[in-house]
Amino acid sequence: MTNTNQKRTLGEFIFDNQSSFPYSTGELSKLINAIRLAAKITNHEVNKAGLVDILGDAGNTNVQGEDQQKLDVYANEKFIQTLIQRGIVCGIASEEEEDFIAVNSIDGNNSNKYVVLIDPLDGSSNIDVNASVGTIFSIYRRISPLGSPVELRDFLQPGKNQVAAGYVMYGTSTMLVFTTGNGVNGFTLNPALGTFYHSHPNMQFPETGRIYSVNEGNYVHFSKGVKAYIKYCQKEEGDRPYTSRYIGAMVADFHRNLIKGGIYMYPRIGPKQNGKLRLTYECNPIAFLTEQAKGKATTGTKRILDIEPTELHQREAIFCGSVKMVEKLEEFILSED
Ligand code: P6P
Repeated sequence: MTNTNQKRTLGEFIFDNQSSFPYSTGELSKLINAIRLAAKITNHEVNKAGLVDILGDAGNTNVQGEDQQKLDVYANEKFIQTLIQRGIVCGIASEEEEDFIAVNSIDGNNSNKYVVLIDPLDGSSNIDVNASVGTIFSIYRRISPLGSPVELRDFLQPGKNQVAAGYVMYGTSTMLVFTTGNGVNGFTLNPALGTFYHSHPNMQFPETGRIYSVNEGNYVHFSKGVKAYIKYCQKEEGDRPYTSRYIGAMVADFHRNLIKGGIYMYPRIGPKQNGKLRLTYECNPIAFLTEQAKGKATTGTKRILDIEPTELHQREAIFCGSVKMVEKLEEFILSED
């Protein structure tokens, strides 16, 4: 059993590193602390979801036309409430909300500087089967003038403008993994103490790996290049065949690949010509984490973080993970006729 008092708490890490945080005014630190609190509250509910009436459908659909799970709604409410209460953000966008939520500052002068975009519960179809789910968050500094209400353009910045991003994974243990642009660090919750400990310092993708993560049920819809790459992964040659692992929650697949090496893929497929995942609150934060962990994140032909979003819920294909694996995938896509 690791002696937790040998590891810094999340609070100590933030205190020790906040001078390196973008703008280092302390507000970003407060924002990450707000996410920490919301993660603990949500984790408490996720861990007992089977015991209380919070499993199953909420009986309505979200803006994506997807059945909302009760825990989707719960997590969405808790993250939004916690972020608003901290009085640091001027706006919040969520997968569960059609439009962004404008948040005025306590002084009433629209003086808050940050916007947050969240996928409050990624992989919620896993809830009822007790498989991992997660929360994904993305933080930008507003570009609209202080003193004025937040604008849609504040949320439609390219991913390379992010000042912080991360995820909470509610798995066999609950982890908070985030970056502020100086590498990626992971913190594990000690539920007995309600404290996150710095369990995974300086997380980095192995340059290559032997795990590929994709829903092979969509194989018939993949492009020739993606099909060719999957066959390459499966071919008995050199260090291949690779292992196929797909949990149905990007956060969980991403986290495993970050530790062991691997590639996560959600290509454009048939009816989902732009892919399934949402650019602003799924692909961009994951891509920022990927690059900060020395990995690569692409649409197959373009760096995710360079994309100029045009819609809040727009979808995008994503391939992310170990550099050598993503580069090999890109070779197959570029060579497809
Ligand atoms: P499919 C969850 O809905 C999600 O957005 C990702 O977390 C996950 O990797 C993917 O979609 C699963 O989608 O179509 O394979 O079930």
